[in-house]
Formats: sequence, structure tokens, C-alpha cells
Amino acid sequence: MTARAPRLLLVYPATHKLGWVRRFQLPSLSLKQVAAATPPEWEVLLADEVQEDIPFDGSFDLVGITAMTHQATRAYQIADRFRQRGIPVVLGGIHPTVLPDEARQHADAVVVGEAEPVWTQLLSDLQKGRMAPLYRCVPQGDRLEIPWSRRDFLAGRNYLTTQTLQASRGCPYDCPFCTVTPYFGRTFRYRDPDDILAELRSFDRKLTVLLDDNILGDPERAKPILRGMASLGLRWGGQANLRFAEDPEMVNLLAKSGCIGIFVGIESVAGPQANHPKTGTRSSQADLIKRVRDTGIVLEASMIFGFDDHDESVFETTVRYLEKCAPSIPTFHILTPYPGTALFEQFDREGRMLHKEWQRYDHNQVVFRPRLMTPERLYQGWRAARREVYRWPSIFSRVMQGNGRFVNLAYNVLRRGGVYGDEEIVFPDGQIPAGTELRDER
Ligand code: B12
Ligand code: SF4
Repeated sequence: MTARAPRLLLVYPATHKLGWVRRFQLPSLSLKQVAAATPPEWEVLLADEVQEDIPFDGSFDLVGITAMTHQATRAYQIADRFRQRGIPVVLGGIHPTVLPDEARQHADAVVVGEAEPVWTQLLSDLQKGRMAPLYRCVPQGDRLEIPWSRRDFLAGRNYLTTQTLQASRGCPYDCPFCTVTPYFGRTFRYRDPDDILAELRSFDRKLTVLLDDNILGDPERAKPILRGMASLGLRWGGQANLRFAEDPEMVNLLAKSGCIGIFVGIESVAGPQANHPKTGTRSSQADLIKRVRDTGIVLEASMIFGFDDHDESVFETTVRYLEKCAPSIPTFHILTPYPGTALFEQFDREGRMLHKEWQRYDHNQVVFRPRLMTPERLYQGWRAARREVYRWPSIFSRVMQGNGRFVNLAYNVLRRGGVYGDEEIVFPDGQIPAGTELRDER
């Protein structure tokens, strides 16, 4: 350690270069929270590779790198370069949390789970020259006590907004494709509503994003937060499961709180996922979507293609279903079995993973062998369905079925640009994406 203030570089790895859309990104809340947990004597710097180059030649006492699965390969490259210069590296985030042994090969220490309870200990150990290889936080209880996320170290960068926070963590729904329940706990852990509202009150701009897994998951704990937000004049977005809309009071509170957009996972029109406790509702989904859209809130509905009960008819069925339900914005994902999920364990056991090239685990590529169609058919069906719902007639038909038509149209036009501007992946052998190897050739 040096005589000057110790310097911590926090790194957000990028998987590909972004054009002008990089100005519409959010800063990593993961790193904002690590920064918030860092004692004040440390100087904290950020390298967000989406926005800038990594300062590989800089002088740092510690480099902390976050990684979702699709960022892991790049995170390891960055870690290796700093370690070659003798700078200690800590890896954290969802991928190192689910595969700590893999991450450990590229790091001096790995943080498994949430940083806040272990981070000061790790830094103190580092300064005493005895940093351990692994620090683990196991979520407990139903309360979340974390410091307000830090924003000063983001100065000078262009983000859509830096006003992001979480009111809660964890989710009991345990969807088989999701990492949240196994690693962030099956209980909703909410922060104290007064603490959340105080943090929200400290914001000086309107646009705010609540990055909870399911902000409305526990209605009785969400309602006081929404009531308090009603007087703050914020305009905010978040994500939840559609069941909240069964309760008209909740929809009303949501609109009054300043919510302008909500992302909901509907996932599948048929089969086990459609009947999952998260998606199963007493009312029809079309009615619930209408109830939310009537308030003028933009509702983004996310669908996944590739479950084991999905055959080639799923694309057409889903597009027709969404025409009927008319969410403001439909989003389609290709099923991606992330390590650490029940789905990954099942497909791996069955020899159905096509490869483990983590940078390709991004929902836009097929990384496993679907049960009832070829990987190429899944990819092409996903691509065609996206284009179908963003044809102009489809957009206009959706936009006309709800309030806030101008805002809805604007969101759809933006999304259409992304959908029609994507690059097609070539399947040279008509089956498998280039560069992949089958472990289980049938
Ligand atoms: C909000 C969110 C987003 C936002 C991110 C906004 C932002 N820039 O912050 C948006 C909507 C953009 C997004 C996009 C995507 N997301 Co997302 N997202 C989430 C969500 C709901 C919360 C993440 C978050 O900010 N949490 C709050 C922070 C504080 O928690 P945290 O990340 O866990 O960080 C803590 C610890 O992990 C640890 N930690 C994290 N990093 C580090 C680093 C160090 C050095 C240390 C010590 C500790 C540490 O300490 C932190 C504080 O406790 C999670 C679900 C979840 N609960 O993880 C999914 C999740 C992370 N997303 C996921 C995915 C797949 C994606 C997409 C790839 C989906 C897609 N194709 O569109 C994209 C990728 C975008 C990209 N940048 O490349 C998956 C990742 C699965 C995986 N194994 O990788 C998750 C887990 C959801 C799931 N269903 O499983 N996402
Ligand atoms: S409801 Fe959402 S956050 Fe909860 S387990 Fe399912 S996908 Fe994950």
C-alpha cells in the first residue's frame, strides 16, 4: 500500500461496442453499491467499458470487476491484465457468485453474493496483507439494510439517469430460468420505507429507475412506498409480475406514485410457465394489461421462446396472443439456461448445452438444444416474431388500445429501430451457430 489514499478501480466490462444508444444506458447499480460500501478513505474510480476504455496502465491498489454471465469472458481478460501487473483483483456479481471456482482462476478474491456485509472486511484484510480468496454473504431475514447507492464517482459520464436504486431484493417465485431465488433468497427483503423515501427525496431530477427484481412482489410492503412517492414528483420505471394488477388499489397507487413504465414477465402463452404462480392470475392477462394501460403507464411484456413444451407453432400463437392483450411494448427473449439455475442443471445433465461460451449467453442466441425444434428454427422464429410485432400496422394497433398514445408510439418507434437494426447470426450448417460444438450429436 502507498502513502496516498488507497485507490479502488471498479470495472463494468462491455461485451460489444455500443453506438449512440450508450447515452441511454444506466450505470451499474452493482458498482454503485460496492462504492457505497467502500470506506471514505478510499478513492473510488469507475471504468465503464460501455462508455470508455479501461485504464490498464493506471495505478490502483485494488481492481473490482462485476460480471453477469455474458460479461464473464471479458471480465476474466481484464482481470488477467491487471494481475499481470501485480494489481490485486476482486471479482463479484452474479456470475462469480454462481461459479466462484471458475472466477477464482482469474482473481485474488471472489465475493459470493452481496458485497455490503463483507466489503469493508475484505478491504481491511487487503490492507493487512491477508485478503482471503473467498468472501461469502448469505441473505437472511426479510429486511434489507444497505447504504444509499453512491453517484459521485459517475461524474462526467452520460447516462440516461444515475438515479437508480433498489427498494428490495430477493423473490420467492423461483422461476426455473432465473438466478434470483437461489442466490438472493426466497423472501422479499425490503428496506425501511422511510429510508427509501429519504433516498428518493435526495434526487434532484425527475427520472428514476427502481431496479428491484419485483418491486410490487409483496403488496403490503410496496404500498407504503408508493404512497410516499406520490408527493415526490418523480417519474419512475421498474419491474414486477403482473399479478399486482389484480388489485385496482395497487394500480391506482402505482399511477399516482409517478410510475411511467413497468416491465412484466409473462414468459409463455401456454404450458407450465403460463401456469406458474408468478404468471397465473384470477383475471385474464388481457384485462390486467388493459387496467394498467388505462392509467397511461407503459407496460412492457416479456415473453420467452424455447421452453420444452414449445414447438414451432409457439411463435405464431404468441404473436396472436399479444395482438389480443396489446401490451404497450412486447419483448421476446430466447430461453437462456444460466449457470446456477435449475434449467441449466437439467439441460447440462441431459447433454443439451451446445457450448459454454459465456459471452453468447445473452438471450439473443441459442445456446442449448430445444426439445421440439432445431436451434436454428428457434432462432429464426424469435427473429421473425420480433419483426412481426414491430411492423407499423402492429404498432399502430397496439398504440391505439390504451392511454398515453404519443408516449407509447415513441417507445415503439425506438424499439422498432433496435429490432430491425439487429444483425442476423448465420447458421452455416443449417443447425448450429458458427463456432459451436455439440456435445450430444443426435
Ligand atoms: C436491473 C437489472 C438489469 C438492468 C441493469 C441496469 C444497470 N445498469 O444497473 C437492465 C434492464 C439494463 C438489465 C439488462 C440485462 N440483464 Co439484467 N438484471 C437486473 C436485475 C433485476 C438487478 C441487477 C441489479 O442491479 N441489482 C442490484 C445490485 C446492487 O445487485 P447485484 O448486481 O447482485 O450486485 C451485488 C452483488 O452481486 C455484488 N457484486 C456485484 N458486482 C460486484 C463487483 C464486485 C467487485 C464486488 C466485490 C461485488 C459485486 O455486490 C452487489 C451489492 O450487493 C437482475 C436480477 C438480480 N437480482 O441480480 C437482472 C439480471 C442481472 N440480468 C440478467 C440478464 C440476463 C440481463 C440481460 C443479459 C438480459 C437481456 N438480454 O436483455 C441484459 C444485459 C445488459 C447489459 N448491460 O449487458 C440476469 C443475469 C443472469 C446471469 N447469470 O448473467 C439477471 C440475474 C436476471 C435473471 N433473471 O437471472 N438488467
Ligand atoms: S418472478 Fe422474476 S425475479 Fe422472481 S424468480 Fe421469477 S423471473 Fe426471477
